[in-house]
Amino acid sequence: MNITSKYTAVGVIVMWMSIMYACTSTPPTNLTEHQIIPHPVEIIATGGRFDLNRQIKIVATTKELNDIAGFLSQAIGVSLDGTEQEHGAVILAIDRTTTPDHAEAYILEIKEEQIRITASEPQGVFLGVQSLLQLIPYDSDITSFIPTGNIIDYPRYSYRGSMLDVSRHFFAVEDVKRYIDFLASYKMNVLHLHLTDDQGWRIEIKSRPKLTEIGATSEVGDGKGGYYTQEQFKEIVDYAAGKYITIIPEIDMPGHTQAALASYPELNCDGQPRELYRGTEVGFSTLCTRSEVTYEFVDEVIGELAAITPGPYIHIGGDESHVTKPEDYVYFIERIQAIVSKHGKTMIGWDEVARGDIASTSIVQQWNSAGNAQFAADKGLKIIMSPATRAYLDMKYDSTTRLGLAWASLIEVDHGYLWDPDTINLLQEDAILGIEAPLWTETIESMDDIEYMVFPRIAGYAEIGWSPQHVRSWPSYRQRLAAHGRIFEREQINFYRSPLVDWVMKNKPTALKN
Ligand code: TNX
Repeated sequence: MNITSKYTAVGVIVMWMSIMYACTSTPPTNLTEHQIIPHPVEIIATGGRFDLNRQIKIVATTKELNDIAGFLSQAIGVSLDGTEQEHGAVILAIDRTTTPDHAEAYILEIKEEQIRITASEPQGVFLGVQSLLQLIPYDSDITSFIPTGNIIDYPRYSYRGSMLDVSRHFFAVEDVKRYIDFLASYKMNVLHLHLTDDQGWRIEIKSRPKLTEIGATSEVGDGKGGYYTQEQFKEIVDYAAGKYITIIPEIDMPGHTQAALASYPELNCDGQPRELYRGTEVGFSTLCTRSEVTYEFVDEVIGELAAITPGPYIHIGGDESHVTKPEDYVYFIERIQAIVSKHGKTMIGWDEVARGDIASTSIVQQWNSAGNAQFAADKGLKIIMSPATRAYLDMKYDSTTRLGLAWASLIEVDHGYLWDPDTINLLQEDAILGIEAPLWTETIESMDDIEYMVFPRIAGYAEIGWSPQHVRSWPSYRQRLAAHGRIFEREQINFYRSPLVDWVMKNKPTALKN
């Protein structure tokens, strides 16, 4: 080798080493490689970085954003007394001229010096804050910046929710609040509470004290049950409102009513009280549908419930009334609809209610029968999609899952994610109001159990409800979800470590509390 080629070789090595050094010391700054769930509508990366290793201050530009600023400052532990001119400011602003015309839309602009979240309503700013929180790295030893760029975002469906069954097993107010936090962090906006069923009545009705004196004392197994006082229910409603979540209370009728039938004998056609029920069978109970006593009862219950429910909806159940004659069932649903509407609310029912002659303003929740949903949609009713084969959070992940049921399907993370509410039943696009993932709790007894069934699938349902179909894909979702392992770990969420996902965690997956 002559002297020139030796120097050339050294030069090549030096060059190669400096490229390697540049690659390892300069982490990527591409906002499109984010981990946001649900995936935003549009992302434009600008290639720079907002450094987190400096004094960051949050600025609410109008009073109506003070609470959201407070929430963000608490979440990331920074102060609130910044000005719009300052470097390192995170600015929250309302601007009704530049943002998409939608209460839930927001624009998140990340520049080298500042971050700005703009929306036409505070709700949009709150949702933008959720995206920002997911962009902040939790392992500051790995990265300490956010890539710069712009996110323009708004939801596909207006209704994005989950249901919690507090009847089969009762859950305390604090558990419900934690559940609300989960939903808010994934931009969901509805919590449907299944308040009554055969196994227990869970809401105080002042004109009918026996519902809670008797009907609230049982649950599946040998637990002691429980109920929410009206004050506690209002506390849940207010807490949810602070996170832009609407509570939808459900009183399931005319079936699934054993707890009420045990409390008030006159609700039975034979006038005899029923025994409290602690099993898991369905479809054996019914209110007496041809008795006026029943309608006086329902009127009082719905009246009291409507008075403490600021949201527009009351859910009346209507599922699996196997011992109610079909003609009695239809008669009952039509009468109940009139009562709900008299109290100023819109009725939602499980898909069986479509068999009645119900108003086009009522809403049908499809869980089982696509035919019922199609029938309702043809009459112009809106549909909430909760197909049990895809969206039931109480279905087991695989045959080894200890908790849950398997009657509809096994629902691994990909099976729960890979469907489109618009096309799964061939319903026309504008028929679908949104999506809801219900958690029935026959086998679920604790917050740990809840978390295990809900996480990670809830993130997928949130994405199905929010993100346009064309930005969704399993490879992208799988990769973003992996990074949420670290969030679940930090929040001490007992999640299912699906083998389909390469979880990013500080501590390697430990024993599962399955
Ligand atoms: C069916 S879904 C039910 C519930 C059960 C659930 C268990 C629906 C409207 N009715 O009563 O808890 O299956 O997966």
